[in-house]
Amino acid sequence: MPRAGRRRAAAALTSVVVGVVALSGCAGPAASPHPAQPDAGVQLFQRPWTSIATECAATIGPAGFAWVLTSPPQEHITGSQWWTSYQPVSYTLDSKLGTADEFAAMVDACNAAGVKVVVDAVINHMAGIDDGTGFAGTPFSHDDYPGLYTAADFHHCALTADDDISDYSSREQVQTCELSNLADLDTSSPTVRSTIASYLNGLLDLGVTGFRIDAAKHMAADDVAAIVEMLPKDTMIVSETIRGGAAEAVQPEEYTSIGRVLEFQYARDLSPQVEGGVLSDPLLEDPRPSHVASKDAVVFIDNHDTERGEASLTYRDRGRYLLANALMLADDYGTPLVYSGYAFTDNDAGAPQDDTGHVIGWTCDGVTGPHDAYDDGDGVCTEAWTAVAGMLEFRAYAGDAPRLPGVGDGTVYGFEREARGILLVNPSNDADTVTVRTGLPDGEYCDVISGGRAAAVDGGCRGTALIVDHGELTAAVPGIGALAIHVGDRP
Ligand code: AAO
Repeated sequence: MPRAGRRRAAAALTSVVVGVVALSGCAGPAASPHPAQPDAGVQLFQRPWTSIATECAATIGPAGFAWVLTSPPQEHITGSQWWTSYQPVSYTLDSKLGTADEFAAMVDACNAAGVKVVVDAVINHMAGIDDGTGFAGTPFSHDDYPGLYTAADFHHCALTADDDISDYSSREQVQTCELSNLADLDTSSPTVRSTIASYLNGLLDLGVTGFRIDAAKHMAADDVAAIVEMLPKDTMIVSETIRGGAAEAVQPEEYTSIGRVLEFQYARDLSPQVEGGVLSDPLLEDPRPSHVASKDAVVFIDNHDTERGEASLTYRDRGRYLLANALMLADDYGTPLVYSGYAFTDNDAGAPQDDTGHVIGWTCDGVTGPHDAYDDGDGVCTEAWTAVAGMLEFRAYAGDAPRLPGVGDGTVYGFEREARGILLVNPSNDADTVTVRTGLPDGEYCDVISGGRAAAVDGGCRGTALIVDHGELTAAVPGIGALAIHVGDRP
């Protein structure tokens, strides 16, 4: 597709997403069970472009994801650790994840599968080491990148002994000192802004839809806004602004006028409940306490940093992690971002690489849920889990109906999206049979946790069949398991 055509296709897809997000604020269930356009994304951490291209057509598009978030595509420092991706050396699209041609082919393949591509944009800084030669052969030193930036383009804060941020209560430190020694670009400079914008516009020209703005907290919101203003108006922006508590000088709310933000508080509230086995309703108001407004939030159970840090549930928690993802996909708050990385025991270990330093790709054929055991480097493949695809379908049919107060008894907790769908989760080890009242029409339904997307087949159900009778659903919810039914999947 020619460049302009790609741009138009991406723009059309973006407006679809915006429309869907707006839907979640609507009141009252619609009369007929027509699925909404998908809005959920999946972060494919350290997945090479050729693998993402295959996955978009094989799994991600058919599962009903609206977008993928890729790892950073630009040239980076060399090394086996995953985090070399976060030390840019140039904006050449030649990295351990693939070449410029492979990147462009991936974007085309995903767009053709109805999946938008959102790129992790590392624009706050360049490398964190003294000097070296980048993955694509570009020589550099800490604040000198040939043809791109010289020392004058960087902050030299002189506020701490080593110029590193040490105090998050100081706005000046957070936004003009170095984050872990990473050479901090002076994003107030017009030339730096236009250099960054031309990198991002080049990606949009390839058919990309938007960006995760890495380390946005470390750039003044005005600087991020000025860069985003140099991009087309419909560019999707998701700023990474870790909510760090009231004592921090920079808060996520400062970035919501630019686009959406990653709301870290969501998983901090939900995951410990699932882990502890006692669930209760969040405050069903918008915004929830310590959260940005729903329309401004992208939510996740974990990401590549938190699975190595604060996350209380990760792929290692298998069934409970799946329950947390199901609860997120059924919820009425934010735009969900499912996370899919690889197994590791060493926090620094990159995804397996070949002897040229390229990550060896993986796809998710045959994966239907969490593995019983993981070896280092195994792809987690969350995007291929039957229950995830089922919950994406639930979201399409039920996600624009109001979330009702929780139901359940014993160890089971659940909630309904009014008259459209109901999810029941059991975070304890033992199965529990419950009866709950529901506004879903009486009749037979197919559980999409066990049956997946399109669970109804040949007059029966691929997964568990459930009956709503006289406004009541009686169901045996498996231990560390869930059931979900919705009006769009009935035999
Ligand atoms: C590597 C080496 C370093 C070396 C450096 C330079 O590990 O030893 O100095 O290279 O050679 C990634 C890796 C880094 C890696 C870097 C570059 O994680 O280890 O450094 O690539 O290769 C802050 C930022 C946030 C950032 C996070 C890691 O605000 O933006 O640090 N995340 C992004 C990416 C991340 C990436 C970068 C940025 C850099 O997602 O993968 O780094 O491109 C508090 C603050 C947060 C702060 C954290 C950590 O958070 O609020 O703003 O994040 O501390 O310093 C509780 C608290 C919460 C706290 C959190 C910490 O939940 O409530 O306040 O714990 O987890």
